[in-house]
Amino acid sequence: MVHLSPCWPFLVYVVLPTLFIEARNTKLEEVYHWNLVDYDYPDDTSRNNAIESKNFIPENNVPLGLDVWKDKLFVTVPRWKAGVSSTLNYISLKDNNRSPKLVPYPDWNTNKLPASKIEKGSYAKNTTHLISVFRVRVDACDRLWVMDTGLSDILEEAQQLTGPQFHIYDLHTDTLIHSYVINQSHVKENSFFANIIVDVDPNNCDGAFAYIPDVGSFSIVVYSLRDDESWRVKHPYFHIDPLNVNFSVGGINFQWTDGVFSLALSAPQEDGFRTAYFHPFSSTNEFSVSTKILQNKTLATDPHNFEEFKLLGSRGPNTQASASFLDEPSGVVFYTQVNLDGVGCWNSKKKEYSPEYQHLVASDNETFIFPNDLKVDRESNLWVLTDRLPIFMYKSLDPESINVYIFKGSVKEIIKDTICEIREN
Ligand SMILES: *[C@@H]1O[C@H](CO)[C@@H](O)[C@H](O)[C@H]1NC(C)=O
Ligand SMILES: *[C@@H]1O[C@H](CO)[C@@H](O)[C@H](O)[C@H]1NC(C)=O
Ligand SMILES: *[C@@H]1O[C@H](CO)[C@@H](O)[C@H](O)[C@H]1NC(C)=O
Ligand SMILES: *[C@@H]1O[C@H](CO)[C@@H](O)[C@H](O)[C@H]1NC(C)=O
Ligand SMILES: CC(=O)N[C@H]1CO[C@H](CO)[C@@H](O)[C@@H]1O
Repeated sequence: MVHLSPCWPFLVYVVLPTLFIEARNTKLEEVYHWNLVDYDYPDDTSRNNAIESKNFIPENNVPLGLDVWKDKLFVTVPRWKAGVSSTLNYISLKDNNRSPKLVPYPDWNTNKLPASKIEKGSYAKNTTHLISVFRVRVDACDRLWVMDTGLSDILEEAQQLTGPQFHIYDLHTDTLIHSYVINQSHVKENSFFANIIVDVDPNNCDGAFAYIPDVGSFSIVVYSLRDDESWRVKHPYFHIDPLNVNFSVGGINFQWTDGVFSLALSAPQEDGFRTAYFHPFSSTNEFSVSTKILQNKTLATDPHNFEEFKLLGSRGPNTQASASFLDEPSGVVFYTQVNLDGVGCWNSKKKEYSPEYQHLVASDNETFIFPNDLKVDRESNLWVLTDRLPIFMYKSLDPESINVYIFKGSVKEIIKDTICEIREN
């Protein structure tokens, strides 16, 4: 293992190994890494003040979600604990620094916690401040959809500062276009909205739908932009598998009971609708449903439509997956492999779903400890963020070692000569 400590005595070793850190057995290349992230404060004085006032506690800032648009790489930092400077940020891909500072998006002010804490119980109060963002989604219409849980200091003194809501930004102008507070009747006792998946035809931007999995109450909230309305879809396949709640990551054993987590959307099929491949986190099975069902409020909420949701199959033991994403040109779905310190793939064009049809495209018990988010950009590059989250949650991160990595690789190269590739004749 290559540990790069800032107090490493020989400069040459600091420089050389950095260039060669690469996850083993993989065509994913490391682009960024951090021991602890830092932010692009306007000057040293404001940074020092933030540290002194505990508005910035470096060891509490752990990146989680990512997405890419042009030369911006978005990176989220949820407010697990106090002292998170900014929850939504980006890095300029033109920045050649291997550990760049995070730049708050759209600006510092939006990322400030609201000055007056909202009274307990006054749930529906909304704000355009961002409280705690887990994942974001760039859509085909150059918009950024930002899912905010509204919950600060989750692991310490949790406070629901706003209802769970999402915001849509125009990426060309960096301005807020629209916000939507999740209908309170869709928010149940254990609800937790950590992801947002956007389904849109670039020729019909107003007709977008968003699918927001509720990992804690096992449902998907479907949102129609045109109608500015949402409905809550329930299905037994959104639930956990009680035999697959045991996780072991970075030497820590824990049990998580997270339901439906992610939907990977195929290209539009003959009927104009996509196939959504989905899985609960605490499960090793994959399922699918047509977006024709999800997008139609009547069909989606009709319990007689049980059969419209299909079991595809199992990936095999220890293959629990959180985030997933489908690369449209190849049809390949990439998914995290948290118990295997890696990333897996499956080609949706092959139809069959079983362990033999899965491939572990990356696995490394140092650099891939807890793959947390992944996306494929418009040029078919896979991006992966790994962050040692269980160590942060149950022990503490070692500030002397690298805790967060971002990897990138060409989908074509990654799947070459694997079961995920379909060879053209
Ligand atoms: C929230 O959902 C309920 C039940 O579906 C509905 O009656 C109500 O109109 C919705 N509220 C808003 C603000 O959309
Ligand atoms: C849970 O995982 C731990 C660590 O891998 C293992 O020792 C234990 O036997 C597992 N428990 C069950 C019930 O599978
Ligand atoms: C939803 O599906 C029902 C039953 O197939 C159909 O009658 C209705 O027109 C659909 N609604 C929309 C908005 O497409
Ligand atoms: C990581 O993997 C290597 C090679 O398989 C093994 O020697 C080492 O013990 C593993 N380390 C941990 C922390 O599991
Ligand atoms: C997202 C949202 O619901 N925004 C509302 C917040 O409250 C103001 C004032 O009541 C409304 O104008 C916004 O539409």
